[in-house]
Amino acid sequence: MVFTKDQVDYSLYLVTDSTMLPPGATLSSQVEEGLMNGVTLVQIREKDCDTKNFFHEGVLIKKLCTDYNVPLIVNDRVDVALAIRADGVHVGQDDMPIPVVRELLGPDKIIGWSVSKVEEVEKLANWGPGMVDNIGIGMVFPTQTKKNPKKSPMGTAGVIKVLDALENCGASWVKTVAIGGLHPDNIQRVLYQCSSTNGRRYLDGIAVVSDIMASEDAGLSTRILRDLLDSNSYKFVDFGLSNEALQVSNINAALHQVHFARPLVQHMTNKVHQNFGANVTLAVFGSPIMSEVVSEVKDLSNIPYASLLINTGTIAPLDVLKAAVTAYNESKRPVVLDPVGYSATPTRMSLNNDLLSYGQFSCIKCNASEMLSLAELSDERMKGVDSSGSNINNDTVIKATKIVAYRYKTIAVCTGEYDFIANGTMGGHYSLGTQEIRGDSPSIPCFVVHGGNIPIMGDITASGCSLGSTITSFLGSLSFPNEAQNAVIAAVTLYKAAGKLAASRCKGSGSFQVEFIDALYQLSRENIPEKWDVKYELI
Ligand code: TPS
Repeated sequence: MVFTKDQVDYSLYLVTDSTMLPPGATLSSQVEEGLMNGVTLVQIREKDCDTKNFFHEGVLIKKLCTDYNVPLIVNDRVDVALAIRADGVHVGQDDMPIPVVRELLGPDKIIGWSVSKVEEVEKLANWGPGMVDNIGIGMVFPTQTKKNPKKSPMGTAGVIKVLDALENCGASWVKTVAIGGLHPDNIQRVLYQCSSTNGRRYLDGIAVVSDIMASEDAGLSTRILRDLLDSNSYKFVDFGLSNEALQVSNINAALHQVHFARPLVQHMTNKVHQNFGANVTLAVFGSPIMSEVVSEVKDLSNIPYASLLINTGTIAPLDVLKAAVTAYNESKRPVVLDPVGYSATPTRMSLNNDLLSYGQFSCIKCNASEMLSLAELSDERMKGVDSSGSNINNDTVIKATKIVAYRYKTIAVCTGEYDFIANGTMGGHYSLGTQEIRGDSPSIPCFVVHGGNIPIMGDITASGCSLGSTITSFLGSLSFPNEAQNAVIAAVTLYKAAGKLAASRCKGSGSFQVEFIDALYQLSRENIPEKWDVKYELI
């Protein structure tokens, strides 16, 4: 059977490696198990095989693929592909140049390319249709399969960059799969998170090596992947949100819930914030713990009503932060990120990007300049870590907040005179391929909390960071599925109301701090939000 290019189904792409077969299995038996259970495309990739064996294995696999009506791609070796009449070739960045491969194979064969950078997308776009048909975007996560990899894992944020580049370059003909470290525990998150920012382009599929090739039951492993791909719904952090506008009664209920749950709020935060953050947490019924120890993150994340705040003001070791995000994600407990000084230095930016691509965050809270940088709407290097966003217009800030919420499938909170809260977690669905625009960032709900400026807050260190403590306490009190959106809005509203009350009572920045903790304490215990001098609305 000869495959035309538009017939190829990229959803579950199996790439072989005969060095990792389990006892009793052969290359052919693993591939056949895959084909029987939902693999839609096969690539024979044998790095340490001599030409004769590669050819013979290739002939066997080609016959199998023909029996199951699935196209066969050969990795790197154009000669072997021609010899076994394969349907195409996949080449890496260091293999034969694409135009040469195309010339050797002719116009009808499928050509795939390994891509990780925007410049590579620009290159393939310049070649135009008829050169590269598909790209393997990777590697997404660390993998044992690629010996001595030249690139570091790009995370979901890296995949999104490549998808955005395809959209920006108009390379609509190129199909995409993600590859590298993909397994059942992460593929739904990858499929859910990895869409272009304009919401048009999702991945066309995933490619795996070890998940099937090294499996003791390759058929079952394939079936599991197939079912996850077909379910089209990402349930991992489905908070069961509703889009109804917040009512006073919701704030009241959210405060009741924190009072009832007394959530454990693990802080991985900067040194300046630790003491103030702990007192703020206690004032809003939370129970703070300051811990940056890898060996206890799992235990802490398993405590009922536990939640995690990561504040990158002073940077904890990345492996500790990653272990914590993984533990809380696995326990399905909330994680809040405060990317302090996000773009102040390349080190901060790469640490935060690394973290953002590593797991799922329930809420990202930051100031306007951090939000603009996160949304890639500003290249301006921040001076220090305080907000320099006072002269940025609100429409741009709202746009940035929505982009961040949408891109990271999170609730994004941007603080300032007006606090903006955009909810990008509403849609729990993903699909494969290019879509009509469905989930564009402008369409996601955004709330504003306003009550006038509180300038004295800018004179208190860690006052922004402690909003993170408050939000994390409120989120920690939820037993999912629940109203995370309302909990975040309630936390932001309470914080602002306490700030206003304290500002009216204090004599200066020293007594503001004391008055502020008192105000938080008092307002939470009274729990009469209708008396607060703060408004919130859907915009
Ligand atoms: C379609 N590649 C990138 S990561 C990786 C490989 C082989 C190992 C993944 O192993 N895209 C396509 N084909 C390729 N050969 C590559 C990229 C290169 P595991 O799934 O075990 O983590």
